[in-house]
Amino acid sequence: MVDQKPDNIYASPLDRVADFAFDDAVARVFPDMIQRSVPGYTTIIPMIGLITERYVQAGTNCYDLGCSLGAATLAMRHGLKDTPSKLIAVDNSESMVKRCEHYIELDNSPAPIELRCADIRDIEIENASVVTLNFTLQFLQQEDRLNLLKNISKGLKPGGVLILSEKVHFESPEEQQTLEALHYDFKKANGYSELEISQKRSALEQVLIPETIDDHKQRLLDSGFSEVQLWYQCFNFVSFLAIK
Ligand code: GEK
Repeated sequence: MVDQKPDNIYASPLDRVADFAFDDAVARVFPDMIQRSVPGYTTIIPMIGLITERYVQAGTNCYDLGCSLGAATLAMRHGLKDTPSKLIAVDNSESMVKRCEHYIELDNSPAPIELRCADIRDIEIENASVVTLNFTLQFLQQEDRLNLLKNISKGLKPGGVLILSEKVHFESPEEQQTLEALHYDFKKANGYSELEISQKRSALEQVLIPETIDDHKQRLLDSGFSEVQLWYQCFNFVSFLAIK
């Protein structure tokens, strides 16, 4: 069994808050961290399964890019039902991939999964019907985002989809302030202290760069998708469905 711990990484005062990294310490507490930090995460995961079920095409590949411990990967796997297809899950953090392997072993669905430790900017997307980027694009440099989305769109079959979930920011200062405050309340309600919230915010400042909903929609259209739907929003966290 994989050991899973509560997230207290930022609970004590740090002399210097280093940039956030997906290392062993984070991988060990990741399920707790993401559920307590990302509003809507526990709703989005099963919906990724449902979306996969609707859009998977027989004889194709499905990809989970930035799979971490495989929560979305396993939702996709269950969404495949009996449709013959292959799942490819990719993450460039060795700590995540090692643990993800265990979660996949514990899962009882027979659909094949190929787990790769690789940079999602370097992989070939081919013969794909469903691709998931669940809170991963936000960690790429902005200049790499368009290339990745073009690569995904090029590798998708007609009618194939990308599920893209992101933290976003808003042009309107009022909207930004209101929804950011509600996100803060969400973290407080989930037991994070003010110190934890503020140290984690500093750690992520240069690492997670949110963009606006309009920027995402426009870039998806520019990448070759024909339809983009915002299917989920909770405060400043959203998920899009982009159809090729
Ligand atoms: C979930 N999707 O549970 N190449 C490969 N992986 C990367 C790269 C990259 N260039 N950059 C970041 N990652 C998951 C949650 S977490 C989101 C995704 C979060 C990986 C990184 O190692 C981490 O595992 C993941 O993207 C982002 O549904 O922590 O907020």
